[in-house]
Amino acid sequence: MSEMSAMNRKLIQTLAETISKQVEHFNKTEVACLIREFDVLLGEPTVPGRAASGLDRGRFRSILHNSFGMTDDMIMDGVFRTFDKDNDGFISMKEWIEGLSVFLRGTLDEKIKYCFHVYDLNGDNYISREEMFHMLKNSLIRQPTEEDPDEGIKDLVEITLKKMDHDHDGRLSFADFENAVREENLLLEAFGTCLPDTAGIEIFEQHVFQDQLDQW
Ligand SMILES: [Ca+2]
Ligand SMILES: [Ca+2]
Repeated sequence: MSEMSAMNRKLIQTLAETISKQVEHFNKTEVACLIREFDVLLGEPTVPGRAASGLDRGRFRSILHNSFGMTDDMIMDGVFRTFDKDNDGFISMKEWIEGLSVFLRGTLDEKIKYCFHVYDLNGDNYISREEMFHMLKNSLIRQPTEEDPDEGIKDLVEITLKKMDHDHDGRLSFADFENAVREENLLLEAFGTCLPDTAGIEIFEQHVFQDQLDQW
């Protein structure tokens, strides 16, 4: 073992120790694995004293696509925005681990917040008619026989509002969304798939946690 990799290992352990105290759902070993995976994805090692860069939109989207089968651009941008908490255009190591803790292992409460944020495309804390329309239009498979597919989507927006807009102001606040999802959990991903399925989670966790530990 070279001196460099010993130093890296020590650094990763120290970082993992700190981060695992601040982030839910992952133990110290798992955080260490996620740091290593982050470095691999970033394509450069963690070097002490250097400003940490992060995953840019393109790199992050290819992870969502390759590891979790996501294809919807609007949703993937929303997931990126939700991970990139400080909105600097990069997902830092901390943002990566915090994001994944909800993405892979979040409680219903955490997932409700996460999905609402993904669906609030312009970040004004409401899901508007227009936002619903765009997301539903994007995620639905178009019926070629339909004369005016937009009409069908508009109807669907109105049906959805009727079901979810508790305070009847024509848009979904976080409280509207939260109430509706608590009553009917299937509404969590009403506007597009933004969470991985069980198989996707298993494969990713297997790859990151098991395969990497085997190499240590
Ligand atoms: Ca960031
Ligand atoms: Ca909005």
